[in-house]
Amino acid sequence: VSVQKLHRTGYHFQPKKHWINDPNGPFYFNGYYHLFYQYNPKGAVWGNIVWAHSVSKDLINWIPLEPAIFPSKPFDKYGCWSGSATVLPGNKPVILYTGIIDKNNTQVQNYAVPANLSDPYLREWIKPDNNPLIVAEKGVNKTAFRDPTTAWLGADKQWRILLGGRNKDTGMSFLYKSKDFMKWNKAEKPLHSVAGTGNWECPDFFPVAEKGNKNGLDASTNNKNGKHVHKVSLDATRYEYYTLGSYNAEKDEYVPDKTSPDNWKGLRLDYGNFYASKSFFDPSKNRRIYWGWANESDAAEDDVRKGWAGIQLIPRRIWLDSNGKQLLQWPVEELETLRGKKIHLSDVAMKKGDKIEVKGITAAQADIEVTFSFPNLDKAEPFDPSWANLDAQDVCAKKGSFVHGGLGPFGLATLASQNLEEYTPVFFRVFKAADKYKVLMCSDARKSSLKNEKGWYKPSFAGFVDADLADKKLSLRSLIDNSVVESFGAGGKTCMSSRVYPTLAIYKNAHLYVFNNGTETVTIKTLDAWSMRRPKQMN
Ligand code: DQQ
Repeated sequence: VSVQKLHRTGYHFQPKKHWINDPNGPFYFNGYYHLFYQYNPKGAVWGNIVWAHSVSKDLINWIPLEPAIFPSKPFDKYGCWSGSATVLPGNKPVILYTGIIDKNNTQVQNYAVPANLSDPYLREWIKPDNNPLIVAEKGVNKTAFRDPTTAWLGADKQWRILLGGRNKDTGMSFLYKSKDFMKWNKAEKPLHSVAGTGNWECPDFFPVAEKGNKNGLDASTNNKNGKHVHKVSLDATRYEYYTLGSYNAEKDEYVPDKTSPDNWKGLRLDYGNFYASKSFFDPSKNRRIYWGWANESDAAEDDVRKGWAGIQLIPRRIWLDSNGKQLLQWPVEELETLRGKKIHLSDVAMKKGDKIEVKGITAAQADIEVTFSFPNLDKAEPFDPSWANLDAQDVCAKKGSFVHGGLGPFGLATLASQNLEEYTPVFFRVFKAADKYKVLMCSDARKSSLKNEKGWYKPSFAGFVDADLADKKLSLRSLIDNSVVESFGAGGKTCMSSRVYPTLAIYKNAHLYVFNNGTETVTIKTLDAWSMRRPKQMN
């Protein structure tokens, strides 16, 4: 297969060729991070799924290994779908994954263990003969019964896992318990379920430290007075949401907080192209890290022609915001080792219509951190009450970067051609609603490419930002990587990732601008932008 270089990423996780989807079973073991992922070894479309495997000492440089888990037994003959790793006491990793056993997509849960614990890379995995460990009970939809989580240990010394699924249109996370990790019993009730949300994929469930504490907690930490996170990927809408809530470990009851909407309008780790995400606890740095998959937004024919499809986004540290109402996310600090040439700006006032080019860095492959300030909020435009039921993405479609406003739109024009024939703006607009200010953050792909092929997806991704405007500042970080625009608003309160395919704004012909299209003057308090190097080793 010949592989198209154009639009391949410079520093995101990508194999040499072919299709990838969900990140699987990440864990840390004896100095190495392990990442597995859904992979088609035969082509650039979904199919023939195996667990590809790479290891890294720093989450940035990756050593590719042979697929760790691939169809070979009756209990996974038709595919090895998503799952998670648990490091059992005594430092013994075990993987739980979903096996497909027939042409009807019947799903069972299997385990695999390293063949040789003294191999630092844990290359070879064994699937013992007592698999499958779990099959769907009578009455449970066995084609929506998959994606086991990392296990956690309760005070009763029983292990617990969740599986995603549904009962008709009610999405649910089934709870299973085991004393020995081999014999699993289904709990009477699912840990959680929500009518009308359809099938749940790739559930995730873990405790978080107290408000504002950036440390992570191991899945088995008894967090009685603290909070847990329950995340699901919605098969029907192809995006995810999470709730924060309380978990009663004795009763195995999870109750979402009132401040977390528990439906498809809920809080999202990413308001863009991000799916099947999975977290793990990193004991070496005492943090919890999230991985998310970003699919291509071109058409399947384009992927076949390119010879590749799918990336993993930059792993993010996550923790509970000091307001206790949402998670915060930030690219892992190791990413900063790839920063090269730097440009710094400070105290640059921008009037309405101003557009300042950030010159001297590789704008197609960059990391930008900028803080904007404004004198007051008086010019915030009214939030049209008729938008009350619209989501942020629809508001952004009405009020893009080129529609002039009051306080905003201001932000970055990324992957821009010289005369803005193509660009992907990432920006803020501040609105005044009846009782409060509403900050909209958009990453608008509508003008990202002059090409407009059938099947291309160029949405006006957006989310609201629950930012504290008291200090009259808004900050933005964007990671630009040829076909990736991955952005973090207000210190990681609202994040969104997008895949775009410019035709002019490529390599050296890509530009980066800072712009203000609002009547209020906005000042670039500080801006730091770096050229990003390639990792020394990327698969
Ligand atoms: N992808 C896997 C499934 C999972 C889905 C199959 C989510 O296990 O539910 O490749 O993207």
